[in-house]
Amino acid sequence: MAILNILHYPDERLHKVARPVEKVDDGIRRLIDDMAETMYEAPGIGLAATQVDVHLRVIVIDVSEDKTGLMALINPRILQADGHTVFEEGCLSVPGIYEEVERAQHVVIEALDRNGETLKLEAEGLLAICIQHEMDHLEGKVFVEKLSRLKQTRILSRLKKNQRKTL
Ligand code: GNR
Ligand code: NI
Repeated sequence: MAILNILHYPDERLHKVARPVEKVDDGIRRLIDDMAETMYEAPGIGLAATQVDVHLRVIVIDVSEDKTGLMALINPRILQADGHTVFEEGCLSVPGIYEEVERAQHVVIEALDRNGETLKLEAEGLLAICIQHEMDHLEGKVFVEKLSRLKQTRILSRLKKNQRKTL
């Protein structure tokens, strides 16, 4: 296994749209294992392949408290979304920034698992929020882009300031 490098906003590679996985093979399972290790090490509750500069539709999520709830979703599709919820989100690609984002409260999704089997999943709460956050990454979208222009400008200058500090 390996810890992968996580891209940081505003890296333009975070805006690439990921391609569907055609075959769930050992290469994809290796990617999932490396992404899971990278997510746990960060630490985070989710990671999209886009964030590690692999532009395939693969996400890993673990919203459990004891980190025993790893889920890998390949080619996820939202079948149903309803309700609204607002939650203060963060992102491993936007370190140190936390902002409220509105999302669907309840989603039903279909995806392939690490064995290439189709799975259907109904989610609400943090899991539903995290699934939507990760699926946005696969579309090349970062959560800050859902905020007002003013907030985006402030976030960009804050990130530049933080970057100067760590040089
Ligand atoms: O670790 C993460 N925490 C988080 C908190 C609220 C809403 C979404 C997330 S996902 C984030 C990890 C990440 O950046 N995934 O893309
Ligand atoms: Ni993120």
